Amino acid sequence: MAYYYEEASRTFSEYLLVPNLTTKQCTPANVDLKTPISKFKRDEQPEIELNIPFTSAVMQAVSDDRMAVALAQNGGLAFLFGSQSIESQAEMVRKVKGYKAGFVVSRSNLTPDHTLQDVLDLKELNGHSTVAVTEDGTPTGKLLGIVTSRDYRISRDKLDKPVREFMTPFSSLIYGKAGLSLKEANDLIWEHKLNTLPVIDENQRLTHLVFRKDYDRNKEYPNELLDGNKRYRVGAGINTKDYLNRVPALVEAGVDVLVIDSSDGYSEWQADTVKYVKENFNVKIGAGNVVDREGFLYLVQSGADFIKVGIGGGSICITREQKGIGRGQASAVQEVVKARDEYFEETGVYIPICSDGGIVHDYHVTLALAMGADFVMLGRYFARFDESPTKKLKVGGNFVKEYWGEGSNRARNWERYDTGGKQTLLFEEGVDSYVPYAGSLKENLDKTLGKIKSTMCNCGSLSIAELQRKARITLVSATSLVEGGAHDVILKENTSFSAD
Ligand code: RVP
Repeated sequence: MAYYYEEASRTFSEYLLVPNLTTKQCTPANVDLKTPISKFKRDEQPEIELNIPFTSAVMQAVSDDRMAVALAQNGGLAFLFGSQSIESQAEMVRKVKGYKAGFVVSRSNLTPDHTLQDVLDLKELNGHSTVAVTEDGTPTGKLLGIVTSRDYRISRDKLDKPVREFMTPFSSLIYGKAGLSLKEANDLIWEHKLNTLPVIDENQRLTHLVFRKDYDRNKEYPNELLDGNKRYRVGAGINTKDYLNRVPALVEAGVDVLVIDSSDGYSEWQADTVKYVKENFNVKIGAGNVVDREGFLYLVQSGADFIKVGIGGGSICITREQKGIGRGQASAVQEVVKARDEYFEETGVYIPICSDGGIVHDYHVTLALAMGADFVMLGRYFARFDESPTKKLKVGGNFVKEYWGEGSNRARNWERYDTGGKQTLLFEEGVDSYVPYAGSLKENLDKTLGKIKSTMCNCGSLSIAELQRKARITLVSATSLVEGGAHDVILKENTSFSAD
């Protein structure tokens, strides 16, 4: 006879936190959100920690190198999507590891033989008014000059005037030498009243541009997630099919943390993959997704550094409808956390847990942490921001961004859903959708973090570990759910009164 769980499977919205005593020290400014991402022994420190408990989903619509830089700047970690070629994923890792805050690879480039018309076209296309003039027109060619809007007058100059005749030539440029620090670059910018400082290597080849406006922006990140060499940390998703080729390339490129990306991780393929990585490389690897004690223990015993929890709760996910597998996210986290805590008691090894998918409100993150997760993974949340890789569109008068599941026909990530057999996506497990555009990552994340810290203070907790120990959590009835939102009032923003 089949096994029946005694409890219904529950989601985060069915729970609330009950406040504890808030002491005077318990202010948001004193809350520390550092959290482990790799396993560690009792009384030892984890080798890798996040500065905030946020990771971005292994998805085409969410995590590319731009998202990875933005999230690391704010203390979290992106997992670069794996449904791309090994070369392009490794290149993304290299871009993040090679990223120098404030040093930008030139995006507008021409040769001296181009014309004023070309300058204007380029400006129209990408909005940049500074154009680097290089011998071959590439971003890293030999630097011959710079054009800014101060170098030409559209009313006087002919549109076919060659760039060489009006650019500021190299001989008149102030430039920095590769290797200089952002502070040194900024000093040159101020000393010479520049807007842009080109940086060149020993062969006069352009390496970067530094813009005056970027300096202040790059001082704004006190929480950056850096490795021992002051480079941003970055994660990457892998699968259980091509790991023999993919993992060496990602490690070579400098990846910090791998995660096996699968809708159902309780499989022998995952155990093989984890073992291979642990035996051959010194890199952290998470495994999943699982939703129960058995799945957790199986992957931990194969050597995983953290375990990812969640099946079917993602906003774009239709796995539960299509296949009838899954579990309410809150119940899944609770059972896996219990198994983790028992494992810690028995062995003295702490395994961090990631709650993946199904976060709808900011307080869901706090609940996931209070229930024992060490960090969360989010797709929809990050897809809404400027930094996600997808298009921003206007639909029905509102700005939206595209967001599609890895199991949708658009992503065709069959490796994520494969259970053996034909190597193709047999049916969809995800949808293609829009999410409301929400602006910049930093602005939104700061607000979310503010809410989490404030709730933690209500619960008398200054760290995630303290919250996990002290949290008191109550189930809510369907009727009290109604009480939780605005009710029995007429909301002003939804009302238009007419004068007569
Ligand atoms: P959400 O944050 O609710 O948008 O969920 C994101 C998660 O959904 C991902 O981290 C992944 O586990 C899952 N996912 C991604 N694609 C699909 C799908 O197509 N079904 N599901």
